[in-house]
Formats: sequence, structure tokens, C-alpha cells
Amino acid sequence: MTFNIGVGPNIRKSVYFDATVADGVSCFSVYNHMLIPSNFGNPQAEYDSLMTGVAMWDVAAQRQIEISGSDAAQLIQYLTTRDMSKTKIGQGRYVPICNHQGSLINDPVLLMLAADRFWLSIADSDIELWASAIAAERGLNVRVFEPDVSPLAIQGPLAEALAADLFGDWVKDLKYFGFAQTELQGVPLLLARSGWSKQGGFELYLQDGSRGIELWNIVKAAGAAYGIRPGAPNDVERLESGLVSYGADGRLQTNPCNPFEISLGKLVDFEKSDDFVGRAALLKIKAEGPKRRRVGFVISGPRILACQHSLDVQTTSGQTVGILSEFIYSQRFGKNIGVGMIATDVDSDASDLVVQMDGDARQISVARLPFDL
Ligand code: THG
Repeated sequence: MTFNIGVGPNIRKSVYFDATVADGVSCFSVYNHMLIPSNFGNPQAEYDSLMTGVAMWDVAAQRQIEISGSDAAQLIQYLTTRDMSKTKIGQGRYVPICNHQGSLINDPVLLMLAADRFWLSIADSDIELWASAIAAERGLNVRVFEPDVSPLAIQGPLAEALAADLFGDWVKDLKYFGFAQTELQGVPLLLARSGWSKQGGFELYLQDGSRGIELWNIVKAAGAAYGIRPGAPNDVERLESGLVSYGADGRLQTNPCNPFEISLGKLVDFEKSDDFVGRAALLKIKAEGPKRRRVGFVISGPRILACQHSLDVQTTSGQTVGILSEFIYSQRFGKNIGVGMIATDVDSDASDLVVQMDGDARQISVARLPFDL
């Protein structure tokens, strides 16, 4: 099946778009209504550069939503399930956002820029609308808007050496999710130790969209010494590492889940002094006990070479007891692996589970996350 997708006014291009095209991007996906590269045509090399070298990713589709003003901290506390009261300027936090029913609607990285200024680096849902509506309904004195900011990630074991070459040795002292304002040859950016992989690395939050190509090329040139390759958030690595993907693992519209089901229960802080959206619903869900839990899966049969999504997990007698959200072959483990959710009353060693794939029933077993096979 071959077809084109028209890039009309509803799909925004990243500020790095022309550079990714020049460097041979071969597939895009859409995230936050933006084009995001999904691969550059060489999955093996892209995976290897992430695992043993350094990869550079256009992740501008991780859009920033700025919340600033005298009530900004109050709004952040109300939007997120975590207690942000002890967060300091220069720190980031992974902050689930739920709706009033306790369903996860986003899982951003939050950056505290000043006492009254924050960025939410969002996953794939419209948090600008959500945050501005809640702020207005509560009469809070804040501005909610999208600043001119476009993250570029460098990920992999050599990312730190590259960042040190680019910015100086001080980058080595950045803590996980810590960040600092800096520049590269006059290009303004904020450098954070973060990124959507477990291989380590940084995100360069470019603060002038007109200089995207320039930044891409500076990083590419400096990275040449480390064999840098363009790539994209990597499905194989994220499944091996068990990272959550809002959208793939759960999404309000297609597979609504609460933080307890999706393994983010520890990020729900009922003890914090402030109320937060979803608190009452989440207390009830916790008291009743979540109905599903997030797990890894190992799928039998031939190698699954392209990433696939969303299959029912059934018992051999045909009862649906879970969902396999995303899956692919992992060479690190020599097995087909996936993540998903399973009913809490299904044993982790159940041997009667199957998924229907391309007309065949394949046996599937539950594994602990992160995988340790
Ligand atoms: N970086 C930035 N923005 C983002 C992402 C990112 N926005 C979209 C998406 N990714 C948000 N989702 C996640 C999911 C997981 C993590 C970060 C963002 C993550 N998790 C670590 C883990 O699970 O081990 C650490 C979590 C923690 O501290 O508790 O890093 O990648 N800018």
C-alpha cells in the first residue's frame, strides 16, 4: 500500500524540517498536529547509533506550552498529579496530567524556568486548550501560550561527550531533567539532560525558530567525530526500556487509562496540600483497586519486523483480558516484545494467552517491565 498524505495547513512542519529532508528522512508521523520524522530508512543503523554512539532527533513536535504569571505555580499544581511545591528553578519533572475522571490525558516533562514561569513539553494531546480553559474558569492570573521553542534531542552513550564539546564540561554536572539557559554560536537555547530513551542524552530547546537549520547543522558537524546519525524516537529501544508512550500505550479517546494502570501511580501525590484535577476520581480508583496493570509481553512465532499496534490479548477460550499496545522484534532480547495492559486478575505466569496476528493465533506471555529477559 503506497499513498501520500497532503501536508495542508492542519499539519505544521518543524523548524528542522528542511534539514531532515536534506539528510534523507524517509518516513514522517504526525504528533501534536506536526510532522515528526519516524525514521531515516536504516532501522539497524539508527538503533545502533542510539545504543552505542549518538543519534540526533527532531522532536520539535514535543511542543512547549508556557504558563507564566503570578498564579502560574498554582495552575501547575492544579493541572498535575505530582507535588511541584519543592521543585526548584532549573529543574524538570515528569508530570502526569489527568482529566476529572482520573484518565491520563498527557504526560509532559515540566520545566521550571522561574518562580512564575513554566514550560510543559507535551505528549500528543491539546494541553494548551485544556490549561487555558482551566485557568480562565478558575480566574487565575496566567498567560498560557506556545512560545517559539523547538527541542532537538541528542541521545546515546556518546551524547555527553558531544554536549561537552559543544557547550563545555559544565554539562556533565547537569542532573537528570536539570537544564540551563545557554547558546551555540549565538543561537539561543536551553540545554536539558533528558530525552525519550534510556540511553542518556540531552535536549536542546531552540529558542529562535528561524535558526533551526543552523542549529541542526552545528550539532551534525560537531557530532561527526562521534559518528552521529539522524534518527527519531526509537520504538524498539523504548519498548525494551519500558518507557511510557501516551498515545501508543493509552489514549483518552481509544484506550483510556488511569495513572495506576499505566504504571505512573507513584506520580500521583494525594498528600500534596493543593487540590488537583482528577483527585477525587483517582482516590476512588485507588481505593477500589485498578482493573488493569501495565506489563511487558513476549510474543511467540516469527520475527515481527515492523512496529505494530493495538491487538486484543485473549485467553485460548476467546475472552479478551488485555491489550497489546505496541510490539516489534527486539534483537537485544532475541524475542518479539511489546507492552500493554492486562486485567489484574490474570496471573503473570498465565500460559493460555494469545493474540490474533495476520490470521494466526500466537501465544503471548506476560513479562515484567523494564524487560529483563
Ligand atoms: N522530552 C521532552 N518532552 C516530551 C518527551 C520527552 N514530551 C512528550 C513525551 N516525551 C512525554 N513523555 C515522557 C515519558 C517518559 C519520560 C519522559 C517523557 C521519561 N521517563 C523516565 C522513565 O520512565 O524512566 C523518567 C521518569 C521519571 O523521572 O519519573 O524520561 O522525552 N522534552
